[in-house]
Amino acid sequence: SSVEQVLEKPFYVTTPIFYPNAVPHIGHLYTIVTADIIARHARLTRPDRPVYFMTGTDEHGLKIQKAAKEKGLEPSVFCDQLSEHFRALAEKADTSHTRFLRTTEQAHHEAVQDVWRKLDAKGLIYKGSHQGWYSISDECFYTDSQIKRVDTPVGPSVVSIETGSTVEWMEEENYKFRLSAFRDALLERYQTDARVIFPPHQHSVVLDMLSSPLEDLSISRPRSRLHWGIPVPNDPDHTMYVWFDALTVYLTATGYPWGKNSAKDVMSAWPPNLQIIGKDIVRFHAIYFPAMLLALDFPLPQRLLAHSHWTVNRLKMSKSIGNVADPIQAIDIYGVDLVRYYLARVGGHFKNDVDWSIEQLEKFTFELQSLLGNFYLRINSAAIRKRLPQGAPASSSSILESCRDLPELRDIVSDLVRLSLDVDAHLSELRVADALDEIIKQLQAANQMLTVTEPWSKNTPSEKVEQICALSLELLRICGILLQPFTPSKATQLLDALGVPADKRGWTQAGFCGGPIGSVQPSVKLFQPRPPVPE
Ligand code: ME8
Repeated sequence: SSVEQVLEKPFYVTTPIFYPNAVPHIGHLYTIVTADIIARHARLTRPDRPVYFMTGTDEHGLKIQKAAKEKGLEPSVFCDQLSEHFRALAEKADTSHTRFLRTTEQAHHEAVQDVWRKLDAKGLIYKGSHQGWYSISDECFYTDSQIKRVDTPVGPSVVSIETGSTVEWMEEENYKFRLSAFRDALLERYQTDARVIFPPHQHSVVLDMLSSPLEDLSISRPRSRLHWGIPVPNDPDHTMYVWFDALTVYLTATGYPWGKNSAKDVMSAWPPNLQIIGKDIVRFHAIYFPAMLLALDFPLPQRLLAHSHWTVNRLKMSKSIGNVADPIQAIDIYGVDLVRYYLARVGGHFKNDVDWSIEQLEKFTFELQSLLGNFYLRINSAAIRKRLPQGAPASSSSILESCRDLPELRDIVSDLVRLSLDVDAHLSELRVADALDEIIKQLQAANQMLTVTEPWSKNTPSEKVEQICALSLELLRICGILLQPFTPSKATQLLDALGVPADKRGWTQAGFCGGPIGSVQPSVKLFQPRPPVPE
């Protein structure tokens, strides 16, 4: 009902906060673009409901401390420099995030200490000794069964089986969180609702993780080892474990600790409607964080999307291998929309790893340019305009409706009637590539229709030319609206060219005859030639 809609909380979507230990690569861009597609779709479908979209950088911990030291910089200076690259990438990618949060912000510091105190007050934190194999690169402990011994050119070494990163044996006294107490509750949640984790394969991964008892989680390090982090309340000899600190960021972004200082609407954004992460950090988001929230008696995030990875030459991108694809360079060459298009079209299935390649990027760039750009050019061609009494179709809903009676146009009409519903259904279920595919199929059918009906030919009656043109413009208007989440500035350009007013670009307008009828502005070029690819 309308009352429920008024009371509904803002839509809240999050990305991981990234380690600013090096400049961002395509993988980071992919995550924020995916989140942006969902955020934009949420805004377009429900303009009455605010959307919060959080991203940022994860700046504490051993990994950053070590990277800064190697550069001979203070960690804070080092983070200021590198965090800026992530912020710049998000801007450059045209993402509509509402908060870029750095864990070195004072507000976050307070939030983390508050969470710690609350858990401590509930008796869920205790001091104990911890031993295990620690990977600084992965910022986590591994057990004996998760490591292997290997020979390297510089001698024998011990590495994580899963990630291949070097581990070292650590035995120390630290604080622990009673993670073990939450296994049953987590199992129950994931067994009752499989939809909580997407894609389904990742749901099975999580159930598998929960199939044996959970060990309590070490959540601090001795200050002598880790000084770059948030101190444990009332124990300056200990620094909080970076993941305890990092996961709390999702609360900080909603104004936590909720109370006097935070704006009311931000407070009510909790819990996230969707958290988007890479499959590398599922354990932290599907087990550790929900356990912390259960312990705090806070509502759990509604859904988790754990996507697969981008590889280069079939290897996970890594600085040491040197196979890192540079997102800024790709955007500079191809433009932001075409890169977003490629990421969504190829990466929007989330299931299998996908390989980044310039050949593929070129292929999909060409696809959009030819399907959308050429269709737009064809419909605006002089040959067609000549056939129309006013040089443009006298677009009216009655002409559009009459297209249902022509066999060559009928299917397009019935597809257009359903298109916005289909795209919406896919996006609501996080099937990003399938959603985009619906639009592409529609454009393919439209190009095909022009080839068959030949509106430029003298043999086509001008009444029919007018119908074809009116329908084509309607199709472009609808596709323009629906492309907004994926390729925001191309879509805007197209809608501008069609003269669709800014307040008539929402999802409800994307139905057949559901909005103003477009006109043509042939001077607008959708795609510009681009500079050559550097060697
Ligand atoms: O894990 N393909 O930060 P991080 C696709 N700070 N996505 C990729 C990717 C790839 N090859 N590489 C990275 C951390 N990503 C923590 C998170 S959250 C409270 C703390 C993306 O800099 C993907 O989203 O290592 C992955 O989960 C994230 O970057 C890891 O970024």
